[in-house]
Amino acid sequence: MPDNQIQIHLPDGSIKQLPAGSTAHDVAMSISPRLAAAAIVARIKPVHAAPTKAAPTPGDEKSEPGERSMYAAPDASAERLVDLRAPLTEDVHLQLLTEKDPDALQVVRHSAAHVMATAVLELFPEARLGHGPATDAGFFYDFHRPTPFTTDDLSAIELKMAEVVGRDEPFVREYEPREQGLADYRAEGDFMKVHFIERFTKPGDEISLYRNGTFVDFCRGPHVPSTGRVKAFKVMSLSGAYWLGDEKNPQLQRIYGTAFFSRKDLDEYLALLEEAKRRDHRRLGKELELFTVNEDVGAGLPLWLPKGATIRRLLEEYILQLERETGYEHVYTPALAKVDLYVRSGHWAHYHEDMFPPMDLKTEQLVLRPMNCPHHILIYESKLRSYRELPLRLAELGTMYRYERSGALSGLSRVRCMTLNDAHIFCTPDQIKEEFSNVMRLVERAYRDLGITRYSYRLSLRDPANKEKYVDNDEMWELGERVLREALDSLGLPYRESRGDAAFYGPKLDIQLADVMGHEETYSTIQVDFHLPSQFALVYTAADGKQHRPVMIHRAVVSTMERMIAYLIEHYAGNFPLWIAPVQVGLVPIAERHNDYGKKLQEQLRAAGLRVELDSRNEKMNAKIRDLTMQKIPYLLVFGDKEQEAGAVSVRVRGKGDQGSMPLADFIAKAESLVASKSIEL
Ligand code: TSB
Ligand code: ZN
Repeated sequence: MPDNQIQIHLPDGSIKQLPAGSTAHDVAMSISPRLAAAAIVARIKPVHAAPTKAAPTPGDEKSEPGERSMYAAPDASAERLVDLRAPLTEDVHLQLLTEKDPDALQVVRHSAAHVMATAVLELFPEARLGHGPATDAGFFYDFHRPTPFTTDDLSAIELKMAEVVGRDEPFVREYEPREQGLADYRAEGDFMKVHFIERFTKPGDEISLYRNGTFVDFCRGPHVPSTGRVKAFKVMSLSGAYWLGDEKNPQLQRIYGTAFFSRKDLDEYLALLEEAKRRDHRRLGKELELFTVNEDVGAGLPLWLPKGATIRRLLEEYILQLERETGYEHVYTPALAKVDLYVRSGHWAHYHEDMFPPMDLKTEQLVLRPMNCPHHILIYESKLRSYRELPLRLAELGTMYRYERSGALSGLSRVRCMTLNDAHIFCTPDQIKEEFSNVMRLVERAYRDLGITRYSYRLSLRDPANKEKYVDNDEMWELGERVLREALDSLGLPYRESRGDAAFYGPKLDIQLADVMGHEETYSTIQVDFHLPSQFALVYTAADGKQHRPVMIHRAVVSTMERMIAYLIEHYAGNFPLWIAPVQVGLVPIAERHNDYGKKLQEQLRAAGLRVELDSRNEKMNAKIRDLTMQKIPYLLVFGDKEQEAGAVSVRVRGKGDQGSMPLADFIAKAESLVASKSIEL
């Protein structure tokens, strides 16, 4: 083969021979002009690449999302994305990415960030640029500007972006000596660019810039071929942040946007966002008076209002009952313990960062517990145990405290004080499988009763590279993983794996629920633990009279009360099934003279175990109906002279309207049966 020829290996196995310096665009043209028009970016991998050490993992040091991938030099031998117009200089495997490839969307979004920065500089030339990566939900760009942007500015920026897209300016990559780039940026007062260049390049390097029109940005790409390829975008919101996260630094303004391949995709996303807003448990929690968060108490420490507390109590009573039926014994233990207990358990070594600092009482150091396991272990230890007692299932609605980062806190779903539907099962190794499947059955039963239909299984394993976060004992980890896989396989459950999500003491099977936006969280969890029993030297006397070590299964069926109720609020958009609705029946007297009949109704309904609210305000009937409807109460019973005489009520059903009148006894019988069957429908 002549020296100036390179071979392009295509995904279908065919090989194209082209002059060195040809581009992915040339390859696309040689296949079909339609493909060339549809291609967004190319993925290449050198054919003769010498194996090199693994690429640095992003997210180390204090990098912000996207920072490293945007600036750090790519590993030349690794698979990577390149511009369609980038000259190819060696034999490569090449794949042209179109709108079918999610990686191409990231490229579109990063290009959209450049389009936004272009628009901002045209409108506000005094602005200085930070960085602008793609994110899971779109992109952002950080700006420094003495005057804060306003919402009107955001609209103007979006309009200007449309203009930049309309100009269809090619994204052109340019190179420049590092020292030259630094000098130019310094002269312009671009302190953030200077920082990025100093941090991500070394003296003597060439730096990579991308130009579209007159806009130039320090960036290593790749980008779409031209601004016209950013077809569907929207400027979303604005937030403030300190440069490098340090309050002593200047305030930056971060503008968020999103971009999609098409208007249709964008519209679908915006509709989902609306739906998420409608269901947002933080908003509904306020509107329906379920919980509140008060600055004076602190972030992540919600206060349960009477109605939210009612839901919580129902959930607690429900799960306690289910556990009693399935052989759990309930205990109570304090939320504090001596630090030494957590030193012994390993929490101190591996989970320290998630704990509140200890209270120094001079003679002893106490700490708020981040987990309930050590307390339950001490209950196991409180007497000699025989194999006849196993499996011993110790359960508790255990309150625990975790020092979650303030930025991660959210309403009830991620808090700092939480009550977990916890249990620790102490069993023999032979009993693990059966106990595991019992827990799975319990989870399925609870989900069915709560109306949760969509969930997925995640096998959470350790990250072997992260020594500090996990107990160091390979044999134990392998055993735990094998036991969990066997249990999952024997139940035929489909699962995916995730490295780095295990507990510090062992692997877990997590049950994941997604919100409207597809964002997943862990709810139920089942964890196999060989570490804590050995740490506390737990034993039982076996049938052979000898002492053996039990295994522990940590499990939570309905997660923390906080997280599960956050989920239920959003899942039902506040329209709870009858059995968990904080107020099940609203009573609406037509006129003031019907209030006494209302009180009688209230007594009878309460006697039947129903939760009732009588609206005896001196308001018009329609106003009362409107207000109670806003509270999403399942049944409104309206009554006047006619109903009073007949001992009847006129029934309005949530979401279905007026159903006419019926005798009170009939209504009670119907409501009781819906509660008993935990019906989702009214
Ligand atoms: C199951 N020791 C085990 C227990 O025995 C344990 O604590 N496991 S855990 O750390 O995974 O936590 C259990 C569950 O609590 C998680 O699966 C999650 O659903 C819930 N949870 C964890 N952190 C929070 C938080 N900050 N706010 C609300 N719920 C949380
Ligand atoms: Zn535990």
